[in-house]
Amino acid sequence: KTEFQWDDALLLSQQLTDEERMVRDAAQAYCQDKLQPRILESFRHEKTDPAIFREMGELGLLGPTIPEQYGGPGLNYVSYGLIAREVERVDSGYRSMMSVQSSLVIVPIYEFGTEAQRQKFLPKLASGVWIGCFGLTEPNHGSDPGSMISRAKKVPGGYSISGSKMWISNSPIADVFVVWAKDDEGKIRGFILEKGMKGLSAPAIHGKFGLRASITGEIVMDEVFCPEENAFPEVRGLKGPFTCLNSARYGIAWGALGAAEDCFQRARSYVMDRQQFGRPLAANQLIQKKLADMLTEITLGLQGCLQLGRMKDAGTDSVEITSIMKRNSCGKSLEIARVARDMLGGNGISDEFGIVRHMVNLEVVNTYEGTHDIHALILGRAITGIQAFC
Ligand code: TGC
Ligand code: FAD
Repeated sequence: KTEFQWDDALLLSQQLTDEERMVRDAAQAYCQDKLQPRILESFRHEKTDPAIFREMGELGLLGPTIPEQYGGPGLNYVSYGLIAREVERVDSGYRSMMSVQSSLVIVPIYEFGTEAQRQKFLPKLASGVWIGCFGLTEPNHGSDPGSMISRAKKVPGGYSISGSKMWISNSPIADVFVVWAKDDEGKIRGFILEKGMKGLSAPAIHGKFGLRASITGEIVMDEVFCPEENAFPEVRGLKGPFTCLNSARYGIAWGALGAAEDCFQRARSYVMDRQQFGRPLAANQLIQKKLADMLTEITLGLQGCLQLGRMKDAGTDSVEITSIMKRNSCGKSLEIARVARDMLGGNGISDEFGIVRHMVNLEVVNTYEGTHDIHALILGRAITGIQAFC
């Protein structure tokens, strides 16, 4: 009979292929050796290190599902999820940097780009030489991006794009901007803007309480000329940006649980060591129940993510199952972080103990890529056939 493993209760590791385990181990080694030592200072001082993109690119962690001919390693979706879990085990901001590049910039260029766009942009993005960002949200249109006001007016040889995007990960350091705007017919289209284009700027947003290691900014477009060759030729409507979101939301589902695992393991070590009333905190029933609840949610959540990954690899996934997993992982991980923070008492408030950082990060992760409640409404529509959010 197999002995119970408190850190892998459903034996997820055994359900992976040799290649998937290799990817996970390589990602884990990089994250623990190179990212973990940097995070405290980066978070404390709101510093984003652009060198991380190149380091990740060299290891094949960017655009992991993209074929080798475009500079990706051609891995499956399960591997992508395992990478996200390892990166976010260190910090959600690092996973954000990675998943915007992989899912929101590389994926649309691969899915919707011309061959010339693929050749020009993908190898440099997959290697981390160029940094990308994705502009969908606007100051007055977040959960409802279909109402965006950014416009792409047809002009000779291309488009004149005006508008502003808000809360855009990576934008102040980006070389490549995938932005979404409405054309003269009012249809949403995607465009690849490049750093240095006249009228394009990306001021940073400061003062975030979460995701401080990942720089966020605006994208301001004042009659930016985008040549025809930089427009996605075919895709129209919200299907374009949402196709990218399907991939990013999947990565977040794995990633948030990586952060939750880190909180759980830190809280477990702490209560085993910390003595109150003459015995370890871990000897108390209330503490053990908290650990049992955390382990249960992490175990079930990871198993769900693995199944979604297998469905994506088989082409049988749906928008709704992605909403279930993104929503469940974020909501449960946030709750785990809050409880773990409490278990460390006063020390839980210090950034030196790591958990409160995960907690404020997960507040953001629970909000972006569709808030917890927006995913409930996507599911509510699928369950009842009645749309509640228009
Ligand atoms: P709706 O009527 O539902 O759909 C309009 C059209 O879009 C299609 N569609 C999808 N296609 C592919 N995948 C999906 N997930 C899709 N969801 C919808 C749909 O089939 C339809 O196509 P067609 O051909 O019939 O026109 O549109 P709606 O306006 O009613 O949508 C409402 C809602 C709430 C579902 C949607 O707007 C939504 O999900 N809102 C949340 C916004 C969001 O997630 N924003 C994310 C911004 S990016 C970001 O946060 C990055 S953070 C990154 C980081 O740092 O890690
Ligand atoms: P709102 O849409 O105004 O929502 C506010 C509240 O109202 C939420 O609780 C929401 O659930 C609720 N609500 C909204 N509509 C309804 C309804 N119909 N029924 C019930 N409740 C409702 N966007 C990008 O495009 N690219 C990025 O790279 C990016 N990175 C981000 C990085 C950070 C750090 C942050 C904070 C955000 C980022 N975003 C990005 C934006 C993010 O996707 C949006 O913040 C998110 O979609 C929510 O939009 P909003 O902030 O406008 O909130």
